[in-house]
Amino acid sequence: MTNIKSRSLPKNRVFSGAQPSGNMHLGNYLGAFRNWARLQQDFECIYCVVDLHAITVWQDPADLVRQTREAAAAYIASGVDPKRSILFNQSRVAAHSELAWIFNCVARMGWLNRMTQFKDKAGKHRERASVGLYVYPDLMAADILTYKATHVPVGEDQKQHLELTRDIAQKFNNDYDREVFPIVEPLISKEGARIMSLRDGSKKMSKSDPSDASRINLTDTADSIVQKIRKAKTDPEPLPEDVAGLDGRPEAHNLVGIYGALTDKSMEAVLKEHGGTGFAEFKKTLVDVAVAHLSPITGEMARLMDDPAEIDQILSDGAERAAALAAPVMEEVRETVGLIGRHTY
Ligand code: AQP
Repeated sequence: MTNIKSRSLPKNRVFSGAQPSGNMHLGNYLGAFRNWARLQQDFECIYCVVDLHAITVWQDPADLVRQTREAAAAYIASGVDPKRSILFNQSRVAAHSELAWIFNCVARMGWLNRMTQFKDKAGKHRERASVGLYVYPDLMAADILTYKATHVPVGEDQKQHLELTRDIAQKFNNDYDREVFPIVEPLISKEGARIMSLRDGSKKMSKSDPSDASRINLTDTADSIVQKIRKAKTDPEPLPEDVAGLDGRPEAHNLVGIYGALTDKSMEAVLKEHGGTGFAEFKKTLVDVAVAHLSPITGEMARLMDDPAEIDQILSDGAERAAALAAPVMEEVRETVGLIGRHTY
């Protein structure tokens, strides 16, 4: 490779997003949004509501509009500042779709065939899954690379997709003999990295779980948070004195993890304080911590959702700023691929 330098590669640019495919929950908050807010101190951040990803599975149109606003409200209520960072929804910036198509032509079938999330989500009904669900990782690569983002905060479950983004960037740069795209780095935070269902400690807390009791929604009232934690599945043993004692106890592990993430303490520190305590008592402490921590967030979300025009304006301003960043990158890509004239005869 002759290593022709790209026009510009930003140094510290973060891109991340969440799908507006249902109620945003405590897992999204502890695993993503809270961290996104913190990253604003050190990075130039672009946060996207990835509505085009959401429609890879059926979404009722009216629900999708509401969920998109709700996702934006959740980001802001969690500390994302739409003036400092760029906040918008994916479908408003056409560059994502255009670059995704180009990446469909760069990524190999064999690469996509290895994606475990497609296998999990398509399940036994692979033949009936949308083509969009299959090429979802190419769109994710486009989301990130259309801004030449350098860092992507991801949950463990998205690590494989990020590897694919790196492979696509590498292959594109090699194929066209030009260093257009950066090789992105994952940012994985340890605390709150994986919050599990309150009904089954072996399943992750998820928007698409049919049981509302399985998750704490960022729209839940304090009463509902109290009820859900009280009813959370546990086992009859008291909390162990150390982390090794949580082995084989997924529900206990999850509640200790949630408590730790909400109080910014390690699991070891939580067990030092609460080891030997029964669940009836520990849940009371957890309820207090959860309600105190989440109330300002749920309150702010409710305030924002009362004014959909304000959210729409924020998304539209963010989209304008995002499109301005994407435009020169797409120009460079079109030129590199030969879709517009760079080469002379
Ligand atoms: N349970 C979780 N624990 C920690 N982090 C989580 N995230 C999601 N669930 C948990 C993180 O939130 C960000 C946005 O995720 P997403 O909405 O794009 O997709 P997802 O991971 O598919 O979320 P869900 O809730 O499981 O949605 P459905 O049910 O629609 O598939 C990501 O950084 C994710 O890691």
